[in-house]
Amino acid sequence: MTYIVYGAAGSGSAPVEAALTLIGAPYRVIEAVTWEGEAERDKVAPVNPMRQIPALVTPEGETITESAAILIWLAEQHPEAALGPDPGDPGRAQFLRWMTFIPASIYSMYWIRDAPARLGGDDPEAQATILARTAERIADCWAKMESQIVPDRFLLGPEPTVLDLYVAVASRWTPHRKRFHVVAPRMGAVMRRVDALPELQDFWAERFPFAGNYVS
Ligand SMILES: N[C@@H](CCC(=O)N[C@@H](CS)C(=O)NCC(=O)O)C(=O)O
Repeated sequence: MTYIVYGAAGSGSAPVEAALTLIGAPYRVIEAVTWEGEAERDKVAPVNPMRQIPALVTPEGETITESAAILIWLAEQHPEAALGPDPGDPGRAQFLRWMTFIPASIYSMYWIRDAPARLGGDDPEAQATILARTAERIADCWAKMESQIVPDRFLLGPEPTVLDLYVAVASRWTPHRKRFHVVAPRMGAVMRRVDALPELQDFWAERFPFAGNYVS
């Protein structure tokens, strides 16, 4: 009954791996550092024609792609872990709202940022503009989320959900936590709490260490 995660350290597979760690479900990772080139992307092709991580293969052999779908599905499959409000719960609407906001408005920017030539062509100036503007867009999206969400100890209540894991990872990418704490100070305080969860300390150390730009 082992899950298979196609992923890479510090990537969008990290919240999926963190969720599986909190759930206590056995899983193994097939490492594919997709932003490092065609050969790495090809490793994911058998399960995801987009050649992107994360992809999850369930113990029954079904493949799920799209980080938000995987996280929401895992929370539903493992209610004992209490990693998200169930359908019908009063907190469900905001949970779905923000679980969708992250990939639609923020995570999608990294398809451009990881290879700015995809939109900017070979022009270095166009690429630099793309990098600067996408960083601003990401910071602005975090600020908008901050203006709408009223965190408790965690983003949606007194206990962590998969949304906390998702934001904890995405907020460490460019423009990094340094900027995130400025534009989203209340969510920033929550993220330090997520980073400090005792049951995830070994996991963070192995899969997304708090070093360099990736500080808490
Ligand atoms: N919409 C996808 C985006 C996944 C994604 O962008 N993953 C990155 C790594 S963090 C990737 O594999 N990029 C390689 C590429 O897009 O070519 C999701 O939410 O899972």
